[in-house]
Amino acid sequence: MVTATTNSAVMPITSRRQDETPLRRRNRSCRGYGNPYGGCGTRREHRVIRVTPLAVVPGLPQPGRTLVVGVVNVTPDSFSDGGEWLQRDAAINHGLELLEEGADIIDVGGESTRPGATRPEVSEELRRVLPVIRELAATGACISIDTMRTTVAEQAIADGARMVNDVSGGKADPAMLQLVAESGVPYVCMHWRAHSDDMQSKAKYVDVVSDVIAEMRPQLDAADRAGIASDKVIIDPGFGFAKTGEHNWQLLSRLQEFDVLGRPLLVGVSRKTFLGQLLADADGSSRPPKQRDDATTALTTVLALRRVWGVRVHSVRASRDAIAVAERLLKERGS
Ligand code: PMM
Repeated sequence: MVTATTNSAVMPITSRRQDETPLRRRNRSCRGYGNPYGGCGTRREHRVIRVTPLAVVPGLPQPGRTLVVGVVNVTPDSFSDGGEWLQRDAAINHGLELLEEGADIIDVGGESTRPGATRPEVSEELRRVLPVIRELAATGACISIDTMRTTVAEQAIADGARMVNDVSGGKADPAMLQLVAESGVPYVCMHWRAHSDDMQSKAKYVDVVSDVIAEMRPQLDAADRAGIASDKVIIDPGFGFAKTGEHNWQLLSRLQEFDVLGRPLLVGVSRKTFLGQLLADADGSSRPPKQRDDATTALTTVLALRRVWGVRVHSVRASRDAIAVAERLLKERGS
């Protein structure tokens, strides 16, 4: 949505074209795509406020702001909270806490994707996630299953999951896209190159933003061919997955280029290594994961001002507060 007020009384006569309608003139001069602040042209000429509309994904909450996806890792080895929520009751209680803090969706995962991680057996992944999904879904909450495996996704959906978050974007398990199409649930399609034991050796790009976008196109085409409704596919650039810190910052600074794919955007930067590197001590030691929440929240504010569809975070309350601040500011600016 572009809301523009053009004040021809103050617009310099030299900037007008005789043959233009006001609408054509506005379209010619306002190419502010992806600029959350909207300013394109000088204040003297006209005032433009651009607020990106939030995408609506059928079947998922629609709070009218950036959604918050709270992370519940039922794993012994996730990079920031491995082992903390491995026991069934601890994981369920953590999910309930995140809901209390205002999570719109709870993303339950049973496989760590930290660089170098080895994969659990399917039976172990199922054992970790299913009881947690059942219990949380029974409260009426919207639950997502974070898995690359069709078998796990299928049983999670049967037990109440309403979204599949596949960090491989359909590349790890050839049957995944078909299952998602048949079950009709929304699907997070992330940019991915390889499993965690090998992914960082593949962090090589000519231009990370255009390369990631180009590699996501065939993933999205495959989702289309499998029959997943296009409005149910959410994209995620995959921060930290076959990406260095430098790649992550480039992606963040040029996120608007993903608009070309025409899908809602989910961003998962919470507590990730590049934030630890940014906040490293004077001796160069990385800030520990749990002390990266303030930086995560700062990024949530930036992302909410851009009105990305969702953020995937560990600290839900802080991100909800950041989004409230961003929304209030956007309202003040005239949305
Ligand atoms: N990151 C992790 C796990 N799952 N899913 C999506 N869609 N995007 C991500 O960036 C992502 C993910 C790894 O982080 P964690 O260990 O904190 O869950």
